[in-house]
Amino acid sequence: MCPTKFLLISLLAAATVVAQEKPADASHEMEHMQHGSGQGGFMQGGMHHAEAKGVTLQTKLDGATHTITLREGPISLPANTSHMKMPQPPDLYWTVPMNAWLLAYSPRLVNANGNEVPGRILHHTAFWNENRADFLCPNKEEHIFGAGGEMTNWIQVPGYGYRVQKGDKIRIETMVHNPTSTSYENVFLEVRIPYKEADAPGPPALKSYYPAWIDAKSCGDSSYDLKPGKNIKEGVVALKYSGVLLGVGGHMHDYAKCIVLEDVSRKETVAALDAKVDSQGQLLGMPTVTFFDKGGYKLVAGDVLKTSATYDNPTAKVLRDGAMGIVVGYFVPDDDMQIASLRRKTKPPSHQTAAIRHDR
Ligand SMILES: [Cu+2]
Repeated sequence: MCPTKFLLISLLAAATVVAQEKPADASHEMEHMQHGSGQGGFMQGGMHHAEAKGVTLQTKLDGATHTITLREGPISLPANTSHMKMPQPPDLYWTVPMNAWLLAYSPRLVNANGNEVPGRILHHTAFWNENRADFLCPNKEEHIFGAGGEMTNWIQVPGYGYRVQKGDKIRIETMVHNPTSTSYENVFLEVRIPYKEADAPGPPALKSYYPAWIDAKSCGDSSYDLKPGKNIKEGVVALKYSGVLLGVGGHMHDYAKCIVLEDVSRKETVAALDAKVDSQGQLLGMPTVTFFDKGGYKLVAGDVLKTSATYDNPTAKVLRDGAMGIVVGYFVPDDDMQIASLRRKTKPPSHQTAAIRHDR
């Protein structure tokens, strides 16, 4: 269970964590996963992944139902293969074809016949908008969607959406593994995204929210090692904008216990989320907490937010890059222009430049 009476601890901890907070330096500006240049694999924690061959991205736009379906594959997953040993799909790019709001994300894994295969063979997928900077960690691209083996469904919030502009490049980063004793061939990751066009004249049809990834690793690389036994990881980030959180969920991996988001400045627990795991410690899901029915959870520029992730690793081994602890929410700023204007103007890192130039 997540601690709910933490006030004293957080008061004591606040002094230390705020003191430890320092500006992100280049060596820590590693994103969610480390990328090479798409030349036959990418690096993660110094390990080289072989690249899976023949994996492409297909997109289907259904104007009648206002749904985009992205389909990544085919991927072959031999039984009992860790993510370090498995050949991994390269980063793939979706160029957004219109001005719109993306409303929700429903991921699933299917085989060539369209039958569902177990979600737990997805290690994770992450969608990044390369044309925007993250409002909490501007050293990172805006991370617009993510899911792991628990296959989190990102639900629609009535009246809100994530605004994209025609031509935005969405980088799709997927990692697979197969902890099961069954091999799977020709697997496809499908993500269905309902949308609403934003080209109609007149006032905006929807309000914009921005994804908030509040990470136990602050603004660094999200992955970290799990030592045997109990692990608690804490990170802080200072909010630069006032606004409201519409709701939060969590992203963790196997052996997760719980994740807590606190507003350290106001000495409040925003949310405490208990991980749902099976008897083996495999992550089944993370709960979500919504605030939008009450007008949102108010946050103020300058507030320091702290994420504390707790794991209990029952194996006697160090699990390299085995953990992440991220509270994921939707943030609506009081002044939309402040965050809407966080377009990436600077030259992106070299591996991204290559990809963008190639498309021009
Ligand atoms: Cu993860």
